[in-house]
Amino acid sequence: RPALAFPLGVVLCLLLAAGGAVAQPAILPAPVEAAFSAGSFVVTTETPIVVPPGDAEAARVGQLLDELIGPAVDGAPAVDAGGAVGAIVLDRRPDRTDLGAEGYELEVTDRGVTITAPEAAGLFYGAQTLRHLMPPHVEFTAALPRPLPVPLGRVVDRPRFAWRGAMLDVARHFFSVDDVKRFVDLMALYKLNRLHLHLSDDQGWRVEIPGRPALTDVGGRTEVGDGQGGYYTVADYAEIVRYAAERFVVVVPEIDVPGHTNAALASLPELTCDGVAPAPYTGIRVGFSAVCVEKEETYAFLDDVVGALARATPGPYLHLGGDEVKTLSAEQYAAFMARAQQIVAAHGKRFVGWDEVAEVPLQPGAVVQVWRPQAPAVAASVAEAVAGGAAVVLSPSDRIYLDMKPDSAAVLGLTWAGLNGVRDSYDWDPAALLPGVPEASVLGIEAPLWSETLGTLSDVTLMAFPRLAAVAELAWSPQAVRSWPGVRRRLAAQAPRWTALGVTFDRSAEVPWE
Ligand code: TNX
Repeated sequence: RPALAFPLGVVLCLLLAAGGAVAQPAILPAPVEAAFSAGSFVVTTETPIVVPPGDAEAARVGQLLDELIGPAVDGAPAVDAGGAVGAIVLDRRPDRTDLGAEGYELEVTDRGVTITAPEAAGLFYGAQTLRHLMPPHVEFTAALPRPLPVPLGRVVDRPRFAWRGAMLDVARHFFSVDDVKRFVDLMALYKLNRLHLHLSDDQGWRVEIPGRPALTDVGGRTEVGDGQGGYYTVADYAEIVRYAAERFVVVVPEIDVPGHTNAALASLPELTCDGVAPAPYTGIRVGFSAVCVEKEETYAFLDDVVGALARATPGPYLHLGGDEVKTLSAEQYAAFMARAQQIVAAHGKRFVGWDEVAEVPLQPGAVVQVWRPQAPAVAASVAEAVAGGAAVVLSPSDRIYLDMKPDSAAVLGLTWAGLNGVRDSYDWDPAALLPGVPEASVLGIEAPLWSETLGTLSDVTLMAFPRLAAVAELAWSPQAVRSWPGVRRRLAAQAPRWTALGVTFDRSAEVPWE
């Protein structure tokens, strides 16, 4: 190996000396197109960030970039509408429709940085790319001033999939508003844009529903193990939604019905067929609970819950779970799901469910979240749903379930779907996962993180990284620019950034860490 590495090194040095190829910066996810040349533009805390006058959305992106780069030591105005040389310019160009709703172009010359995009989302993603072009020590936001050289070059970029998601299970263990915000920050760094919150399960009910205080008074006080649980008030939930939206992340709330409902049943005994509340449950079994699908009280409850969440959620989606129902007949399940879908539609939202819902008739526009593509019966029912017009979000449990242990030595996590290594998570083509599900029917990719064994944000990020960053590339980058050797290198470069951010991550043996 050293014998091979030496000549390779010599060749690279010669290339660099000839003024040709320059080491590729580690932009993650890999952009559609990028070219860099020797030299750099140095950003400092005095570098003005120029935003289009009267464009509040672009100004907010500029503000976030300013918070990263740091306040000018001498108090110079950081965000303004001037035309200074040596600036970072956010240039909103509605006519650049070639870039798509989330795309951008970024150009770095010795005269400054320009990010061009038709929409504010593109400006934000361009700003994230700029962040990846700066040294990882940019994340030490109090160490001012620090040198921030940006390599000269040009990037043209847009996402492959519209839905680039992560799911956080706040039901098995509760995570605070601040924890969720830190998680959103990390999603945004990798251009992820859907935060699916699993807000209810057997072990807990995590969101205040006006008029139904029992749900949180009882169901909000337990979690797996002996912990005290918790829940988001209406104001807390609004704050999560606002914070996420500022980072172009759409919140997808999930209330899991008709199964996974012990916390709701313990809170509202009218939802059980015999009217008797079960005891709270804090173990990790699944499949034993269900609301009484024959009682009108059940649908009144669902209407209150869906109505409250629909009003509190600006995004178009409402997830009603539908998974692992082992105590109802197929007929009972189908009858319940028909009414549940009507309730979601009546409140103006688009229905999302786990892949069990592919077995029942779906309303137009329904989204099926596929977690068991390995099962032939599931693959068949999903293909049939897609033929009938449904869209899918791919969350294959044997690839991107982030709660599966990454290797057999891991302490956190479960193993029922196998071990999900970094390469397992990354090295597959979403367009080829399921026969009968072409790329045009794939809305996107989402990596779920169930929290049976996770009690803190540090546990969460240790399971999420590096795999979630690899999944982000799977969801953003075109198949042609992706490769396992490439992403290994880009993942390795994240280590100093995560260290600077104080984020725990798994030092997987699959990645040659810097
Ligand atoms: C299956 S995936 C579940 C969850 C568990 C998870 C643990 C799915 C739709 N249901 O209830 O938390 O396994 O990995």
